[in-house]
Amino acid sequence: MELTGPKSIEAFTEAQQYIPGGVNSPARAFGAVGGNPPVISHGRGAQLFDLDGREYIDYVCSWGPLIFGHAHPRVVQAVQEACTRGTSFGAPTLAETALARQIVQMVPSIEMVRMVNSGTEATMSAVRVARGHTGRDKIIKFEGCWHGHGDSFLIKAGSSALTLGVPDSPGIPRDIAALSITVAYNDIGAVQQVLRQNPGQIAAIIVEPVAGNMGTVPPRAGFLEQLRQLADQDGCVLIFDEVITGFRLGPGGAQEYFGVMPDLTCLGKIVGGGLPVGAYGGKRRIMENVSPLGKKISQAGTLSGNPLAMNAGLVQLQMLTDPEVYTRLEQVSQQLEEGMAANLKKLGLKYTLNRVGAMLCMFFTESQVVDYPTACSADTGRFRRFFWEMLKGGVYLAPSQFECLFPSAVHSDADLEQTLRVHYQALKAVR
Ligand code: KE4
Repeated sequence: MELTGPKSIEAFTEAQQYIPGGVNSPARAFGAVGGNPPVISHGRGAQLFDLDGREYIDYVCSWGPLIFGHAHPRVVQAVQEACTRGTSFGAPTLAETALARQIVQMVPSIEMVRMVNSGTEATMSAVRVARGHTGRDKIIKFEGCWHGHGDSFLIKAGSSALTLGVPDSPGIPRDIAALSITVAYNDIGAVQQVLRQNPGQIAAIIVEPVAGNMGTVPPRAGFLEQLRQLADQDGCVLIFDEVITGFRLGPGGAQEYFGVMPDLTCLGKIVGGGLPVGAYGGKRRIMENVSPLGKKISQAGTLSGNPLAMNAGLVQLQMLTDPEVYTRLEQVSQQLEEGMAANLKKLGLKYTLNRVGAMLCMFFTESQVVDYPTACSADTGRFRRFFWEMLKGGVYLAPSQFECLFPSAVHSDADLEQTLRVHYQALKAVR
């Protein structure tokens, strides 16, 4: 039974003629849940509207960027005003410096920052800078973490988790895959062993300080601190991929939340206010090797620092300097978590709920979810049915068990109450 309206189906059918899978990013294709995605007409605050006029309470929020919901008046006004002065110059502007200064002021470990156009560009560039800075080639990454579609990241663990990686996508040369070593998230022993087995060869350890791409998986107590110690002992660069956690867990992101400072930080999503912005930055002694400075480590981009995107990001970050925003964000997230837990209890269900600040995920498993294998113990078939029950009820979740809910500061109490009513009915329907 088609659960999407006729106009969405017609529009999505046509999209598939011109765009692979009808989408510009595979996560949107509903592959994990089946059926046709609603084609969106517009958004306002915490609400999304599709071509058939259906209204949804949105917990994707463009996969995290919209911490103030859709079409926030101040963001819209900033972009409109910037537009009237021209959309792009490919030359220095005041807006780039203003956003860079704002990032440096908010993110504790960042002394110098470079703008790019996506989280992928940020992580790709940070790894290249780490390699250029250390003169080393290999990197350590973690199973279940996603750092965008750069070649060095589309690598799964080798036959034994500690051996060199193998490509996780066609088109990735084996020689590049061999330089990425993937170990289990939260497994500090595995990191120690890889560093011991590859003395002086690891350029960087890249980690999501809270994993947000296998659902929500927090770092074990001490895990981030131990990564910091190991990186210091080995001389490799510690990179926090804060594309999701940046500005979501607080003004200073996960590094402020946990009190652990990386050498480089990757940002995306919230930093652009919904426009295409990524950024990477960190210690001045490292960033002063980025072209045209020092060792001239290359990174470039026609639209990097685009004035529309800079102004959208700047106004969004400026709004985030109001502590009341995070008070509200925590209230919203806590109400969601507590309400979901109450629904599970009422129905005698014991599914696992993980939450860190405004990142949360309900897993269709009773196991504790602490890494990728335990996340994969979730019943994705049941999630799929649950997803459609929620969508039918007007609640728009990410179409995968392995994503977070991304609440915003503008979800109202009425939105939350309605969400939890639908959540209860959806759980009951798939019990
Ligand atoms: P983008 O290139 O999509 O802007 O950022 C890549 C990226 C890097 N690091 C982390 C921790 C990320 O979560 C992402 C992108 N996130 C996914 C979903 N969680 C974006 C959705 C999509 O791929 O369409």
